[in-house]
Amino acid sequence: MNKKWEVKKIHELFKQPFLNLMYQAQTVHRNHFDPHEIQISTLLSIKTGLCPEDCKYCAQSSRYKTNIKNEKLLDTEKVLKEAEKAKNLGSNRFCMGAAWKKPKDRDMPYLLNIIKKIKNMGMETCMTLGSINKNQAIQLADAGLDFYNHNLDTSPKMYKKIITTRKYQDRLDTLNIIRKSGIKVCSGGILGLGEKNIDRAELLAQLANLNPPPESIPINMLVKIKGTPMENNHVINTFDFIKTIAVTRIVIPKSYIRLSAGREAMNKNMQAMCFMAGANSIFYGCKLLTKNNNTEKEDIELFKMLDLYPKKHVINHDEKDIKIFNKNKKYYNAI
Ligand code: SAM
Ligand code: DTB
Ligand code: SF4
Repeated sequence: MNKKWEVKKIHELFKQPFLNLMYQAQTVHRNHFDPHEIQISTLLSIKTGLCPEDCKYCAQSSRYKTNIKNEKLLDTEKVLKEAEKAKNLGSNRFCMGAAWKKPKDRDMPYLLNIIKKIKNMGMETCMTLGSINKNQAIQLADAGLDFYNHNLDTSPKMYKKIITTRKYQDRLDTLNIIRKSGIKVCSGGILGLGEKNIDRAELLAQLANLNPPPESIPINMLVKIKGTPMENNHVINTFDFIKTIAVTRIVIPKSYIRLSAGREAMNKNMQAMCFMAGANSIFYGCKLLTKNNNTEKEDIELFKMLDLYPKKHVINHDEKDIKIFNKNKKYYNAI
C-alpha cells in the first residue's frame, strides 16, 4: 500500500515558499529519475468531434459550436503511417484519442489490429476512448496496449461544474477496470478551469491515493477553445502552474509527469521550470488532438539548450530493433 496522502497535507505543500517547493520537488525527482531524461509521446485523433459528452473545455463536444473538422474513424493505413512518422521523429509512444463516450464492440477489431501493428513497429501504445468495460479492457490488454489515458481532470467538487454527462465515480470505476486488466494507467488533469489550489490538492489526493497511482500523469493547461463555455477563462498564473507540477512530483514521486496540452502558450523559461519541478514527459509533434502543439524543431532546440534527451525506445520483441537515442548526436542530427 502506498502512503496515503491527506488533502490538508497536500494543500499545505502549495503554501510553501516557491523556491523551497522547487528544491524539494527536484530532490524527490532525482531520487527516482535521471533528471535529464524526457519521455516523449505523440498524439493522434483517430475519431474527431461530435462527442456526446459536455466537457466545458473541449473542442470536440457536440454541444458547442467550435471550429473543428469532424472526422469518422481514420483508416488503419493512415494511423500506421502517422505512427511510423512519429517513430522516425524520435517518439517512443503513440497515443490515439477518440471522441467517444465509450467504444462500441464493433470498433474493437479495428482498435486491436492497430495496437498489434504499432507494437510491431517497436513503439509503446496508448489509447483514450472514454469509458471501457471489463471485457473491452481485457481485449485491449491482450492486443498489447501499454497505457490507457483517462483523466480525472479536477477535484470531485469542481467536476460537477465542468461535466454533467458523467460522474466522477464513473471515471474512478473505469480507472479500476484498466488497472485490473494489467494495462498501465495514464490519468491526470487540467489547470485553468477556474479551480483553486484546494481543488488541485483534492485532484492530486485522488491520484496519489490510487493503489498504485497512475504510472503516467498528464497535467494539461487549458487550451481556450472558441465556442466552448471556457473560451474566456482567466489564464492560470505561471507560477501556480509550476507549483502544481512540483506538488505532483512530491506526492507521486515515481510516476512520469507529462507537461501536456497548453505548451504552445508557454515560453521556454516556463517549460524549463516545469522540468525543474519534476515534469519528465511531453507530447511531441506539432498537433495535439485538434489544436497545435510546439513543432518538433522547437522541442529539439529546447532539449539541446537544456541538455535533455529523450527516453530510449522500448525494448520490443527483437533485440536488433532496439534503437537507443540517449545522448546520441545522430538523434539530434536526424531531426
Ligand atoms: N474522450 C476521451 C475522454 O474524455 O476520456 C478522450 C479524449 S479527451 C480529449 C482527453 C483529455 O484531454 C481530457 O480529459 C482533458 O484532460 C484533455 N483536454 C481536452 N480538451 C482540452 C483543452 N481544450 N485544453 C486542455 N486539455 C484538454
Ligand atoms: C491528455 O491529458 N491530453 C491530451 C490527451 N490526454 C488525449 C489531449 C489534449 C487535448 C488538447 C486540445 C485539443 O487538441 O483539442
Ligand atoms: Fe468528449 Fe473527451 Fe472531449 Fe469530453 S474531453 S467532450 S469526453 S472528447
